[in-house]
This record gives sequence, C-alpha cells and structure tokens, in this order.
Amino acid sequence: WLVFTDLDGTLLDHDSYTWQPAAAWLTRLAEADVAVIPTTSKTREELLALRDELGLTATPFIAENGAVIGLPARWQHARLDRDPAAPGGLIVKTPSLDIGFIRRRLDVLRERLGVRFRSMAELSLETLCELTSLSADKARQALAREGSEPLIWDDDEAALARFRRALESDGLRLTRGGRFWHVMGAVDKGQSLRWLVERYTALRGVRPATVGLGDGPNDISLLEAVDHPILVRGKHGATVNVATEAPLFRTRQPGPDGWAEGIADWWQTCMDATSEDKT
Ligand code: 2M8
Ligand code: MG
Ligand code: MG
Repeated sequence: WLVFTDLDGTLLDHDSYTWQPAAAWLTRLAEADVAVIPTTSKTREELLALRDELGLTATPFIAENGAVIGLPARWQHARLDRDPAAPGGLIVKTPSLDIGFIRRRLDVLRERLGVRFRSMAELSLETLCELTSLSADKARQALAREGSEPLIWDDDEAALARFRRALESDGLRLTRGGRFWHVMGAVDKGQSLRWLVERYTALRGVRPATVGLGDGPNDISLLEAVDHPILVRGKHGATVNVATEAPLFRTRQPGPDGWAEGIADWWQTCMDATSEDKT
C-alpha cells in the first residue's frame, strides 16, 4: 500500500499546522513499511523542511499541486532518471511550465481581461504571514515557487470563470486550495500520483494499492485516482464533489484528527482484514 496525503487541512491543521493527533499513526505506518507520500500545494523548500519534521525522508513527495516531484534514492531508477541527484540524494522532476512563464502569462491575462487578483509573489511578507499564520521563515519557503503560483481572488465569480477559460486556452490550469487559488501548467495531484504508481510498479514489479487523503477541491484528482479515497472534513467552506468508483470515506473531524480517523478505518477494513485472511 502507498498512502498519498494532502498536508494543509488534512495531515496538518488548517490554522495551526500541527499534526500531533496523527503522529501515532505515522509511526505505526512507518513500522509496517507503508510509504506516506505528501501530495500538496506546498513548495519543494517547504517539503524539505517538513519531511524531516514528519519523519518522511525515505518517501517521495508531490509538491506544488503536481508540478514538482521529489524522488529519494529508493525510488530512483538508473535507466529512467538521467537527471543528476541534488545534494542529499534527491532527484526532482518538474513536469510542468516554469514559474517565470506562469507569472508572465498572469500579468498579460490580468491586463487583457481586466480582472482583479493578487499573486503570492506580490504580497508583502507581512501580509502573507497574516493571511496564512505562517512564520516569516516558513512564508519565505512558501514563496520559493517553481511551477505554480497561488492567488488571492479579489474579483467576482463571473470574472473568475472568464479567467479560468483564458488560462485553459493558454495551457494553464486553475485549482483551489484552502486559502488560495493556484495556477500551474497541465498537471494535477492525481496525474503525478499515477506517475509515482507507475514508477513503483517499474521498480518492484507489482502494482501497489493506494490510499488517498485530502480536504480541498485541489484534492479531487487525488481522491479520484486512488483505490481507497478518504475525504477529510474541511475548515475552508469550499465544496468538494468527488466522483469515485471506490466508496468514499468521509471523516467527521477536520485536519489531523480526521486523518487519524480515516486511516484507522482503512487499517481496520483493509489491513486487519488481509492479515486475518492469511492466518
Ligand atoms: C498555500 O496552499 C494552501 C493549500 O491548501 C492554500 O491554498 O491555502 C501554498 O502557498 C503553500 O505553499 C502554503 O504553505 C500554504 C500556507 O497556508 O498556502
Ligand atoms: Mg488541503
Ligand atoms: Mg494542499
């Protein structure tokens, strides 16, 4: 089994970013050799710091809504990876458009459509800290974008619909996180998740079963791509309509409490059930 999990509002609390209620399960999953793969809007820099804190240094990560994929040593493949590993042994794939291009298109579209928004790069560090409750250090890590730009939308729904259409005809995509809208190339969490499943299959010769946890509209593609989807109750108020073939488990609690609730249910129905079969 591979566990793909969103961070903000899912493994981490929407406001305080703590994951204490999920810590015991993270330990238990590590002991059972189940890989927990962060699949998030956060940047590579934010992930590099968080991986250490969460104890997830041996597993890959999906950052910036699919625009950045980090592969640790065990997930690398001599024939498939020609890119050199960075210090620390990580290989990072960026299967999308680069941030400079995205920002230039955003400027052009804002001008042409006359819509109002502020990109994260345009916010002062102080405003960003206020909006997100991140510390200045963490906010700086969030600003180190490579393949997606978060936005605060300051205009109405009709303008948003026009903006989305214009982005799409430019080969760009718009998705919604807990606080921001995110613009990136033709990627999403689900696509990068499938890419990692293919990689695992190529390396190990078996197709892994997958669990996915998320709370926001930007997690729909993730939840639709896994065998066992878990929708964690959101604190953001956005509706999340998931169309999965697999039955969707909805947690009662938000954030890391909901994460633990969903994982406990999955463990009971899938893991305990299989170990009983074996005995
Ligand atoms: C942004 O991502 C969250 C994801 O739900 C959001 O849209 O609210 C990103 O900029 C991320 O890099 C940052 O850490 C986070 C902080 O709340 O906000
Ligand atoms: Mg989230
Ligand atoms: Mg997220």
